[in-house]
Amino acid sequence: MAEAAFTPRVFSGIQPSGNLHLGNYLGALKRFAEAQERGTETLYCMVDLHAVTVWQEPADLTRATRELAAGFIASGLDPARSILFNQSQVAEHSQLAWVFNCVARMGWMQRMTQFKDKAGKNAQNASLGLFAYPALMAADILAYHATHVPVGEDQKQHIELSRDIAAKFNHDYGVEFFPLPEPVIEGAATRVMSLRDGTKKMSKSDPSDMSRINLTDDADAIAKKIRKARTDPEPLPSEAAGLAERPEARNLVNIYAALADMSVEQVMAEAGGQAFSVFKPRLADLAVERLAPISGEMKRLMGDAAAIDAILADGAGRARAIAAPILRRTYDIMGMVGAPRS
Ligand code: AQP
Repeated sequence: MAEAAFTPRVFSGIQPSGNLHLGNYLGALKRFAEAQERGTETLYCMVDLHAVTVWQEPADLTRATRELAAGFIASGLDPARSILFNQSQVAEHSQLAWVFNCVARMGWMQRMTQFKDKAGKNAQNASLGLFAYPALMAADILAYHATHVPVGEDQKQHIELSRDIAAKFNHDYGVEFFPLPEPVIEGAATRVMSLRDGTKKMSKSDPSDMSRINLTDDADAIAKKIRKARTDPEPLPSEAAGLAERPEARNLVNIYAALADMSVEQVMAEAGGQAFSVFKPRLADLAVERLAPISGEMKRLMGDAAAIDAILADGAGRARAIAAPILRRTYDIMGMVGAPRS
C-alpha cells in the first residue's frame, strides 16, 4: 500500500490539565475548527492519559476534562461533525502505545526537548510516563491512520518522532501499514508567548496567571492582562522586520494578526508606528470580541456535566470503531494470535 493511498484524516489532542489559554486556542483549537470546516474527517481528543504523566488531583482532572470539552465545542467543534472524546475511554491508545514503546529507541526519547524542559534538573524523579509520552502520542495519531496533525510549533519534534516510529514499524515488518503523519503548523500564532516574558511560550503551568489569557477569563481580566503585558518603550516599527529583536512587541502583533485573521504584514501596514498606549487597547478590544463569546459558551456548557459526558462517550464509541481494526491488524502483522474472526 503506497502512502498516497491513505485517506486524509486529522487527529489532534490537548491535555486536560487546566488553564486552557489563548496559545491553546490560536495554536490548536482555532485550527481544529478550520480543519473541520474544510470537510476532512477530524478526531479531537482530551488526552487525559498524557495529563497524568505529571500529578493531577482526581477532582481537578474530571473538571478540566469537561472544561476542555466545553472549550472545544465553544471554539466551533461540532460533536456531530468531529469525533470528540477523552483518551482513557479508548483503550487502543494505550495498547498501541505499548507496541510503540517496543519500536521507539531510548536514544530517540532522550532527544525530546519537552521531556528535558518538563523534567527539569530532576529527571531521575520524573515519571516513566513523561519519558514515554511521545510513544503514546504516536499511538494517538496512528491508531486512526491519521495523516495530518494540527499543532503549535512546540509539538513539531513529537510529530517527527511519530513519523520515525511509523517508518521503523513499516520497515521492520516489511509493510506500508502506518502513514507518516504531517504536522500542520501555519499562520501567525503557532507559538504564542507569555505576556510577562516574550521569550517563553504561554503555558498552562506558568505560575503567573498574568502570563496568559485563559479562555475562561472575562472581558475585564482580558483587558487588564493586555494592558499590563510587558513591552519595550519604543512604538511599533513600521515594518515586520523591525520586530525581529523585540519579542514582546512581536508577540502582541502576532496575537493581533491571528485573532483578526490578518497577516503580520497587514497588521504592520495598519498599526506600524503606533505607541503601545494606542495598540494595546485595540488588541484588548479585539481579544474581548473574539474570546468573550467562547468563555460565555464554555460557562453555559459547564452547567450540564451529564451532556458533556454523553458527548465524550459517543465520540469514544465512534473513535473505537476506527481504532480497533487498526490495532487488530497491527497485532496480526506482528504475529500475535487473536480469536478467529467469522
Ligand atoms: N503558547 C502556545 N502557542 C501556540 N500553541 C500552543 N499550544 C500550547 N501552548 C501553545 C498548543 O496547544 C496544544 C495543546 O497542547 P497540550 O495540551 O499538549 O499542552 P502543552 O503544549 O503542554 O500546553 P502548555 O500550555 O504548554 O501546557 P504545560 O504548561 O502543561 O506544558 C498543542 O497543539 C500545542 O502545540
